Amino acid sequence: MTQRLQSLIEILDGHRIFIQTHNFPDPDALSAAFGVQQLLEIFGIKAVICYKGSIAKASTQKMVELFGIKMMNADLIEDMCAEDYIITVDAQADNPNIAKLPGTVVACIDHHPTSVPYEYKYKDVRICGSCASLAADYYFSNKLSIDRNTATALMYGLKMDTDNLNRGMTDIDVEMFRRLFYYSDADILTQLMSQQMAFADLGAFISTLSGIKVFDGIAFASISSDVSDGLIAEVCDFMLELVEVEFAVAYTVRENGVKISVRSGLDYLDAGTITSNALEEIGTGGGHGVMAGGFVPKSSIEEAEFDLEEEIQNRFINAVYFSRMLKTALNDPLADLPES
Ligand SMILES: [Mn+2]
Repeated sequence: MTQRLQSLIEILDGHRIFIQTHNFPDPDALSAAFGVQQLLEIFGIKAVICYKGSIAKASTQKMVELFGIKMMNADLIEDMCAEDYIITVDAQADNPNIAKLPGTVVACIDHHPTSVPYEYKYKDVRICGSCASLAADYYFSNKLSIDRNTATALMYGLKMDTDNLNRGMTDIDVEMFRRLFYYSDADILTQLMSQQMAFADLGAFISTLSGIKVFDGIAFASISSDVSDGLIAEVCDFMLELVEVEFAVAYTVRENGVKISVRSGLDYLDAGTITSNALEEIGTGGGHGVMAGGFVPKSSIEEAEFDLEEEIQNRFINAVYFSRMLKTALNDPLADLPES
């Protein structure tokens, strides 16, 4: 057994275990959580998968049914206490996208860059295309057998988070894809991958698309709050497909603040850096080079006197311009460097 897995199991010993995903979990979060749950089961450790928010997207709900993923809305777990241990999966403690629960976060398995430091007893953060790849790696590098159902779920998470191997792929994703390929059910994957949107979402999707604005390669979409969460990412991906667009921002105003989804189509426009720069002082944001997310809490909006949408757009336009200028300056060392 690898040192990594051994230390995780030792830490968890004797505690009630919860595997917590980020709020409104997506296929990668759910598949990775499921993979870790099944992995721990091999060692006789029972863990409950929990999350906050809802499983908003019809396709994600379908995935849960097809793979038989058992999990609980954290609001329904009334007896969780500080002695209970939490493993965060596809998310990191104290980040705005993950709820604070009564249990103690002791472990983290995630593929995002760390934006909020936290002292874990066990930390496995490797930057790659999907958290499912990390979960899969625990099976293969420990020579543990993986059943068809778990392998297919992990493959689905890997394919979804990497946009079918097109986004943020790294060595470990390629390797895990190759290995999972032999164990996963191609028919189920084809079915899941081809059914991404519910008919009921179509009206909202169309009205969102007709409101898209593009300023100098940067696309913005405002999404109404009654739209399911999965649609935000869908709209973001769609905007990036426009030939005029190299950077896409979709945002939705929710009860507790503004949720922002970001995609970049160019290497030098780092979505994570740009999002964190754009939201400086009004919110939090970060992520990968190609994909990032942000949040502006209600408190910072209420006090502000600016027009919210205009402010978000201006901030992203400025942050993208800064990255472009930096690129120009690096290509031409004699040009003046922009001031940050
Ligand atoms: Mn992920």
